[in-house]
Amino acid sequence: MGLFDKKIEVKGVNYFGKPKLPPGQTPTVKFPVLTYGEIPSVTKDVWHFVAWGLVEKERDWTWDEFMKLPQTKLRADFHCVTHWSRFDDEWEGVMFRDLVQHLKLKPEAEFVLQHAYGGYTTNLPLRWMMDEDVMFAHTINGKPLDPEHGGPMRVFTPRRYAWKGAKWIRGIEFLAKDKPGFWEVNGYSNSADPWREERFW
Ligand SMILES: Nc1nc2c(c(=O)[nH]1)N[C@H]1C(S)=C(S)[C@@H](COP(=O)(O)O)O[C@H]1N2
Ligand SMILES: [Mo]
Repeated sequence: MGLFDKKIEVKGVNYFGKPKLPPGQTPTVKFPVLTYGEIPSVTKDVWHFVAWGLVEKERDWTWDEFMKLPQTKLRADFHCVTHWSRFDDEWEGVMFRDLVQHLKLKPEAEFVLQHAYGGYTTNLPLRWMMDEDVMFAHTINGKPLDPEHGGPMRVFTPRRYAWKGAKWIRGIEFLAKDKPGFWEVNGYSNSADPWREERFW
């Protein structure tokens, strides 16, 4: 059986009213690993999360502190720009919106750059990061995220192609001006909307 499992039928609309299967995507039950470069080894005891840039006060969280933030479960779909989509996984973690409650952003803050262990970055406007379903995820279908999928913690952005969520997230930087991340500099779309097939610039 190949990557694309044509036997899955995906119909209807998702929870934000878009076709469940975006154009040009094929359903799979597999969970391919897409990583540029090495998989960094990040354990919970060294994991550390920092919020910096246009904030009144920089803040950081250890793993245990982060786990004390409100935890949310979200059933959502995952769309990779290389044409595969996974459906209805149960993701669990801290919503971006809930984390931001613990920060005082400067009024000029309009963009967010995600920084990962290993150097990967990806960018989104703050207002899109504030979508109700953008999360820092540590658990999928009741199990801790595997290291190759970004464990112990990754970002998940269900309304964007999956490269907009950094695996092994280590911090977020608030900026006044947009700053393209790793794939965005290398020709991928800045906005990455799967329903508009925004794959490349
Ligand atoms: N740190 C980091 N995050 C990353 C990547 C990466 O190479 N490094 N790849 C991105 C891409 S292109 C995709 S499609 C998804 C893939 O997630 P997966 O490997 O769990 O399927 O992670 C995104 N986040
Ligand atoms: Mo990707």
